[in-house]
Amino acid sequence: METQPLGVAMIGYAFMGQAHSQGWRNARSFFDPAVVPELRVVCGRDAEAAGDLARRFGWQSVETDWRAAIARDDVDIVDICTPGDTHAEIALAALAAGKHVLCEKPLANSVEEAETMTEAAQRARVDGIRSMVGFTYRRVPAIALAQRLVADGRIGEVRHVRAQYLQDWLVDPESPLTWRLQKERAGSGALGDIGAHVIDLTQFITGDRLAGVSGLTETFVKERPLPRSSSGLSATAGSGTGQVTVDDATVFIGRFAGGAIASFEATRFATGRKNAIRLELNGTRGSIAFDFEDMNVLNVYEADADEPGFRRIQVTEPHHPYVAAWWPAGHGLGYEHGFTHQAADFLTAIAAGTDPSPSFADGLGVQRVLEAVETSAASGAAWTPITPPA
Ligand code: SOE
Repeated sequence: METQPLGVAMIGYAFMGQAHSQGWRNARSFFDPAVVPELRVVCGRDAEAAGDLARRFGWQSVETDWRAAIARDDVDIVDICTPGDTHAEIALAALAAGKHVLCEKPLANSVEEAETMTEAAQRARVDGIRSMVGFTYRRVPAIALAQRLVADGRIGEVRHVRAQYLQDWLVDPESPLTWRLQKERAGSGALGDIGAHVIDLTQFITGDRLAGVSGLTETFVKERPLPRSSSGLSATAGSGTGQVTVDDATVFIGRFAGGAIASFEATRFATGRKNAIRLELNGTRGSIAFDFEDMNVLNVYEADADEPGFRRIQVTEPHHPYVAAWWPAGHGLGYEHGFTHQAADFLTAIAAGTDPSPSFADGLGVQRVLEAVETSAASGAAWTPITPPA
């Protein structure tokens, strides 16, 4: 068991950089993991912006070249919080340098990249190097509880999976063309950015995998102002316009290998819906329903209860996943806590020498679904099978 502090290098400093920074800090304070993260270096091309993040979150130093950050002897973990077009290159270099890797979702911008990354992670694993992909919502207590209940058979055999990820931050056609709207940087739009989360969550909760899909994608606003400056999701418009090259919204139906049928929706145009991750599973013995906009609650129906009806479980009690580490019972958690749970779980796996989850192989599985949805949409929603894991 490792007992030394482990140095973290975080590549990227915007929205996800902030979310991960507080995760590393709070993992140490609230979860007391067997290895302690030291926030050694944050890396960004904009030294001033990276320096500002370093000052606010306690990173010890700043690099402007990610290769220099990875090469440092005092760095053991590389945390990739950059746009998708850089994930593969950084992750491969970090694994080759013998560093543990946490990579933001989606794992890559293509199945080919994700395959290469997964192979590299599996090779590095032989030398005790751990890797994980940041599907953070798995670590929302209500979602972790949902997974546990389904695995325990509490809703029986799953027949229906209904999943939506609804946001509205692009409804305004004057909202600028940030990197999330550029295919070469983001890989895809709503599909890969937020659809990837609900694909992962449904596969995680059911313990099953999507075997085939049929999908539609749409880009409602095809041209947007070029940004003058941007940070995270917000941006200021500059002069000129550019083409949006990703989907604004995607819907698809799917079939799980175990027989459940599913519908999915991912959109940035659901006016009034801010971060609505809505999941409903109906099984032979019961159902579960979750909405991230009420994230401390899981609705559960058990058909064989004395007086069946949906129960609203406040997932805020010490016996619920992750909750005991935080506040007195009933006080509830927020968006940022998932990132702390993610950092704590990753550190615990490194210390214990176990495989953290979701693995790069899980990320590859999601990537295959994303590709199949795009292939299907491009061919007029033709049914498209998904390659099972090797
Ligand atoms: C933007 O849609 C975004 O920030 C995603 O990139 C994140 O993964 C999600 O957690 C919140 O929304």
